[in-house]
Amino acid sequence: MRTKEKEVWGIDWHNGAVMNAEWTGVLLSDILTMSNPTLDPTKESHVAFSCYQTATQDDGYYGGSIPLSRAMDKNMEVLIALKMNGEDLTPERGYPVRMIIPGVAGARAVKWLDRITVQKQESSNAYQQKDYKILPPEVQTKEQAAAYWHKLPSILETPINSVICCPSSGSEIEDPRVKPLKIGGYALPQGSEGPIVKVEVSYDDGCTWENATISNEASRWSWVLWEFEYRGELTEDMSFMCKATDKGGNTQKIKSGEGQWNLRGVGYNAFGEINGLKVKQRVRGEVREGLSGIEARL
Ligand SMILES: Nc1nc2c(c(=O)[nH]1)N[C@H]1C(S)=C(S)[C@@H](COP(=O)(O)O)O[C@H]1N2
Ligand SMILES: [Mo]
Repeated sequence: MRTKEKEVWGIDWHNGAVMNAEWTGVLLSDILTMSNPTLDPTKESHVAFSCYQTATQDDGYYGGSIPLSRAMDKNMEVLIALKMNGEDLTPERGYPVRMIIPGVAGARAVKWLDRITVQKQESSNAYQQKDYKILPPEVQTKEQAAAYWHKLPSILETPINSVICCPSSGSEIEDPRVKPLKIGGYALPQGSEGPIVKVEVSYDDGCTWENATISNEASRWSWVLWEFEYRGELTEDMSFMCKATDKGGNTQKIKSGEGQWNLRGVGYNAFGEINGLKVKQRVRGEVREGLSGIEARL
């Protein structure tokens, strides 16, 4: 959003802010069932997660919450996680215990978990109340945002998304007519509506789309990795775009730069895009040297 639309207040994550791993732990729904909360799951209530290990930039602790109905739903697989990829969590990943909430924004996946509370309101932590919300475009500064936070919903589920990881924009490549250009990336489903069923690529500004090949088995929560081969001419100003569709029928709809800007730059899911690729120009001398090398060998 920063590079394609307008400056935002936030960190430059580029395409790298994504996690995809195998998590092991205890289902929160089992713990909640055993502890038999007195609140009614059909009325709006919440489950809050807190970490008191250290103060944060904007609050005295870190916390977040999700609706009790989601926490109680076994199908949502909300996990009190103890292991990642079969091994104890590392300190950075939240050792000894963290939350993993599939399909939900990472901000709720509280690490170094100290407390779980069933309560009537959302978490009062700053990262639930005054951050991770989609502000309207007229809010241009942090100061203006102050009057809006309490009126806006907290982000819960993440939108469908896909990006092109390689090659990166501006790379020098072989002429695709000689050596097919391999384009690859990842795609993530929306919330709990996965798996990804289709990834498409366009190289004519979104007029036509061709199917990419999905190279791993898609699961409901995980990403898919995909690949596409282009064998045509690489022209100047050419861009390659990708878009994903999930089982729930959600699909990316807008070109980058044509979405609605928000100050925190969150919820961005325009088509993935790379541009500025250049065909490697062989220097004459190099060719001649190569030739004389061949001649010498002959
Ligand atoms: N205790 C604590 N938990 C936290 C955070 C934090 O600052 N403190 N950041 C959250 C945010 S915003 C994200 S995106 C994820 C990142 O998890 P990861 O570091 O394992 O990728 O942790 C979440 N859990
Ligand atoms: Mo985050």
